[in-house]
Amino acid sequence: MKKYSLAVDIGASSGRLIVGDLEKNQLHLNEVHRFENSIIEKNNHFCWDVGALFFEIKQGIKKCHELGIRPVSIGIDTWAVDFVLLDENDQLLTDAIAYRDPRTDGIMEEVVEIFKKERLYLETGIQFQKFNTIYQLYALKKQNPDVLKKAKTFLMIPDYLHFLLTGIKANEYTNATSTQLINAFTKKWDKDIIHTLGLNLDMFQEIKMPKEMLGSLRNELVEEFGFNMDVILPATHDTGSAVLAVPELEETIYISSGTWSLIGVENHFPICVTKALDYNFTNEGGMDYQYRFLKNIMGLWMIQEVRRNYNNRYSFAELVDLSREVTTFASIVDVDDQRFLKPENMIEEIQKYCLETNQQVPNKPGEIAKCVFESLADSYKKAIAEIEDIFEKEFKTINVIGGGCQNQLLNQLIADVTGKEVFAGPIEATAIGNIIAQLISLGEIKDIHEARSIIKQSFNVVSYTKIKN
Ligand code: ADP
Ligand code: LRH
Repeated sequence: MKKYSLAVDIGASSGRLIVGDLEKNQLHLNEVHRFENSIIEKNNHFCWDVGALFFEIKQGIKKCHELGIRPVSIGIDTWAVDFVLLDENDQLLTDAIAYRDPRTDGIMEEVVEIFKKERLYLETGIQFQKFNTIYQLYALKKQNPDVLKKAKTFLMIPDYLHFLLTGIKANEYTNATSTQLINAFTKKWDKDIIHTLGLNLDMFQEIKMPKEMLGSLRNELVEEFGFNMDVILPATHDTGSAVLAVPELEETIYISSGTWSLIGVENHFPICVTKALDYNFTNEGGMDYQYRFLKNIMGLWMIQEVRRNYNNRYSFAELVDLSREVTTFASIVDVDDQRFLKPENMIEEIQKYCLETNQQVPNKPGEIAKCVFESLADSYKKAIAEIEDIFEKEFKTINVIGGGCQNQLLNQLIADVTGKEVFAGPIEATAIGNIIAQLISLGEIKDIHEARSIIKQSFNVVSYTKIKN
């Protein structure tokens, strides 16, 4: 009988439940459920609807049952940095406020003033982004101290969803590193930073590693679904799972392409040198204590917002096609300008930027899309130059993974602007990485090396080389 593992992968734009099974060194995927995810406005904040997300997870599990699929294990990954706080009765104390909420405006500067950038970077290895958990918690301490006083438990979003499944509270390591509160060398909560900020150390949970078995389903869920499963921790930070599924990492730069573009390399130790700090690269913790040395680029969030501003009149594929038809437009924006993090209207923000920088203003949907894709490629090129500067070597290839690797135009642009060979795929890298952690834990796959060779045999990658300057 086939043995299935179930990955729940929820990105900022969509979530999916995918079952995987291994047969003769081939990993087969079967998507059982997909749903939209987006930021909602609640109590004057941008939030995530975690209740709705858990409902969708349950729907997906029920669909497995209807399809006659009984996974032996399940693991959840989501985007990083966001969290919930629970009171002494394990009830939510606040909404799950989203990282694009302006509550952290100006907060990073205050925290940096307390520690100095160098110290925070040397201890955590994490890049400076205004929405890191450390700044969200400090914002809460200043703006709503009573909530923080009542908090008994700090859980990141996947930790909370795992808690709803099992009743067990723990902080998974890869996602915990995105808080900027984990010491990059001890790999534990950095008590020094936590005390200095006046946060309560007791609310942070035991750190558990990917591949650890968390527990099994709560009794009431077993009754509801009609079966039980092991809950096995994947790299619960989606980017951590995605990078596990890059088929070949030797001499390769990856771009995990979704709502964000995460561009970097895998490393055996954190790099906290001054150049890395100046370029604002991060060292996120990975499975088996590997480090993802990468930087965040604003990513396809920009085209998601553009699409939303056009009232979803065009699909992503149509926006790509429309931009292909535009031949005489060349304006570029700095995608990493913070004005694009959560503008009221992305189209207008792009137009304003072009006007302010004396460039041709895009008007037609194809022009807007072309501007986004070319600007992203331009930012990738700069980040690659920074990586090559830090490593003092040239990387030969780029592997684009995630939903964004379906954008053939962007893949070609990356090959054209960098001159490197670009491999695109797998699309569902994050779910694959999630399943891989479960399969290793279950003893179905020996280790990540064997997993990568299975991934190479199981999924198609498409190659792109430079065709124009
Ligand atoms: P996340 O997990 O961060 O929410 P995904 O990895 O699901 O993101 O990637 C979503 C992105 O993939 C979309 O924003 C879109 O730009 C891109 N995408 C999805 N389907 C297509 C397609 N058919 N053609 C081009 N781009 C696509
Ligand atoms: C990508 C991602 C990224 C984080 C951001 C908050 O989904 O997890 O790695 O920086 O969301």
